[in-house]
Amino acid sequence: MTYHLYLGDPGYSSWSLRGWLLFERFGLTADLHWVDFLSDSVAAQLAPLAPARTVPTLRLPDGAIVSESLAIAEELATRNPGAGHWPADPAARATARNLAAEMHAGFTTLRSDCPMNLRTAYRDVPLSADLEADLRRLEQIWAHARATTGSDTPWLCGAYSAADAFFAPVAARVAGYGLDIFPEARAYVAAHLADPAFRRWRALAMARGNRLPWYDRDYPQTDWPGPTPLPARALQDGTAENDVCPFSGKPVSDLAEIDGHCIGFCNPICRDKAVADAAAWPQVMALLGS
Ligand SMILES: N[C@@H](CCC(=O)N[C@@H](CS)C(=O)NCC(=O)O)C(=O)O
Repeated sequence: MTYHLYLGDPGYSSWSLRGWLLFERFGLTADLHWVDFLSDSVAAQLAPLAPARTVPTLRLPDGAIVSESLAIAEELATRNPGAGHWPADPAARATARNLAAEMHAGFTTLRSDCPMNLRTAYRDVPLSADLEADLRRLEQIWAHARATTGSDTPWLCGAYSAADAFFAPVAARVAGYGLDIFPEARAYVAAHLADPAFRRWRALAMARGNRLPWYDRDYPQTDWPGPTPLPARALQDGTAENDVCPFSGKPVSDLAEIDGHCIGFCNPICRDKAVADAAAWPQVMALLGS
């Protein structure tokens, strides 16, 4: 009964972030397979799953292949009715589905002018009329969703739903390019940046993947506008307070100083994702607290 989820570079692949959140944020697990954007085309790397040619692609336990993120959301929701991908209230559910569908089909200017790049942030980004229109549309549909569903959470339709997963990369773009939006929409963007699952994905982006220059933009760079991580750095020498990696349970080989503690991990990626944002990882926080 294993799901196999194929994902792209976490720093850039906005659709992969959606696919991953549809698992991570709803208590589901999958075996993850990382496609390397530098080594070969995505289609070539997904050849065993053809005709799938984009990430995320999901191989279901029964072997069916799902390569559209909206279909991944629907299929996971149907197969895991208790996971809460869609609101239970029928009217809120309809609103959430509509939001996800509009995101999946639209916002082409925002998507092409401001590609997701979780490894940096920009300021002084010029706004074209089409980009302005995308931002005003976001404000409108987000406000409409909150008003009609009566959401009293940070999310659009009550509890975090698949609609929010679809807008997580949009929030990353709005924040990462310093785009100006109404305060209510800004609070929604901030909720995504502070969300522990989103932070874990961004930490993965800081730990793995390559810089792909074609995503670079020639704007002044600035600090990432999300929560400030705990002080942390990789260490060459030291004695770990723990014997086994908090992620894998394997013996430790790679060290980091995190909030004043020497913590060991089983490989550099485990170490670097913890260094990037330790507070996002309950396994690491449990060690710091013990
Ligand atoms: N409609 C697809 C879009 C997926 C998509 O375009 N993914 C990009 C990465 S973010 C990709 O795989 N691009 C590879 C390519 O176009 O060759 C979905 O909903 O998931």
